[in-house]
Amino acid sequence: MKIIEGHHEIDVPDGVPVWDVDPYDVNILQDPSDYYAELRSKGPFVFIPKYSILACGRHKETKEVFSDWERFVSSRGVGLQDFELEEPWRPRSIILEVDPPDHAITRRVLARALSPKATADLKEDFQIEADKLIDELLEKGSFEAVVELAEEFPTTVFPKAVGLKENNSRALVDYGAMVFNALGPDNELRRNAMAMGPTTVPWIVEQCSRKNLKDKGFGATIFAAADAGEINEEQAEKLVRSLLSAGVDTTVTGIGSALWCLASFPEQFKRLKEDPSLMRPAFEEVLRFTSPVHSFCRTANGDTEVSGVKIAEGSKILCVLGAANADETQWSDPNKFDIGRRPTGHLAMGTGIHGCVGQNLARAEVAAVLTSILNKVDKIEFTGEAVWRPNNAIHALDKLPLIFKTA
Ligand code: OVV
Repeated sequence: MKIIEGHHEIDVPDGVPVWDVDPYDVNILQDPSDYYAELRSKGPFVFIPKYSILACGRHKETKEVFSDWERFVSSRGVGLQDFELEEPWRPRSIILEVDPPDHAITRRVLARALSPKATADLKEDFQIEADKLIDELLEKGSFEAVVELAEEFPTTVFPKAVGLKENNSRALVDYGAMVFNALGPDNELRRNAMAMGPTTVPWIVEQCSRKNLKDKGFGATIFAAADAGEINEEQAEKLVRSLLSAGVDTTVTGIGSALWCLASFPEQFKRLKEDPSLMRPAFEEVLRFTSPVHSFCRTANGDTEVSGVKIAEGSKILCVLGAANADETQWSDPNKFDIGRRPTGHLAMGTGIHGCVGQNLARAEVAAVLTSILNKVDKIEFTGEAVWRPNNAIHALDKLPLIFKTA
């Protein structure tokens, strides 16, 4: 058996088109919509020779592969590497990279820490912080929204919500870049991210221990589960690490992409200002339209079949969430940003047992920022060109020069 990028080299399944594309090409990562459309047009699955993987981008198959944890496991890694063949770059996540029954225990603990009640309790604090930040930016005039808003807000409120005694925004953002780029191949993006390890990983690991967490916050709830014997101390530390892995880049991206959408489609911003009850559906549409997490993998744990395609044990399947979220058989006029559409069933937060456990928190963060903007800002305009930042798993902005205006 040959191994490519740490996973099995598979045969091309009968009837599956071979597509000589690199999904991790920088140009595709920055501007993926043509790639998404071509992927969907080719069939339920394609075979990509460069990595010897299957990829899917139609809503139906992407959802099926993503949610069927028995046939398409996460325990062999949700990036290109197969953990059965190659050691992961860090001790594996005990919630992301694990299957039932073990998954249920850790999932229950994190779901409790991030429950609707726990996140609702933070609402007031989030609003105060958002109002303060938006006031500052209004006063400032033009600003760089990735650094000054999209990164600034989550790296202020999130470490506090976790209960970190020490904050280091740079390390949090850089660690997120490592975790998500690590899901791709051994390309320049992944290598550059990994190079930040020595200045980033020790700080992250250190903050996960009980002594560095306050007695209030998500961290405290996780360690209370250790005290109750539900998990052990080491598992508690690992779950705090999961918060720090998945909680920053994702919300930074969600906020940045929401701002980009509202600046790009001023008529939709106007509509939202006129009807703030559209805020929740507007953010769902931001998620569908921009797909902050563009792709995650699964691994076939046995020979199986999806939509008539025979999938062999060990096959890595790249589930292109961004493509599924633009599937024309699922949504009418999918390339239109429409805050009134209520895009139930989008896959931006995943689906099934591994669906984003922090989604209440993410929505609460965005709601605070958008509420403040709707109350204080009349116009959002670009003052320069928006630039997207290539990342092996995240579709995020790199530069977003904006100005907030009042009437
Ligand atoms: C990148 C990512 C997403 C979700 C969870 C985790 C990481 C984790 O470390 O558990």
